[in-house]
Amino acid sequence: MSSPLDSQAINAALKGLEGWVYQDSKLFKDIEFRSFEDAIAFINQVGLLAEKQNHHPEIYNCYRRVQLKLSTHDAGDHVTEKDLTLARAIQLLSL
Ligand code: H2B
Repeated sequence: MSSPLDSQAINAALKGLEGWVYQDSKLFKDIEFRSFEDAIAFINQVGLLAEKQNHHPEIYNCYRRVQLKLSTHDAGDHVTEKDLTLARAIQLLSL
């Protein structure tokens, strides 16, 4: 069971995570790729990371756009260290 982080801790952590924002109790990132193919390749890489961490983002795709939302279900759908860990791993993917 993970504990929800407060908004101060989340916003401090987000300083090291480019493009991620704290919105509606979740971590959110909106990315526009050069092509649909790049967007799908990114989604596939995120999927592999998510499986490794047993922590899965909400993923929305429309053509070249991908939006990710991260929260932890057993923490009442709030943000925990698990979400920050996955966001940091996603950040390290070559985009
Ligand atoms: N993904 C996310 N984003 N949050 C969770 O709390 C979560 C998950 N929990 N993936 C995992 C799977 C849980 O449902 C399983 C049973 O470990």
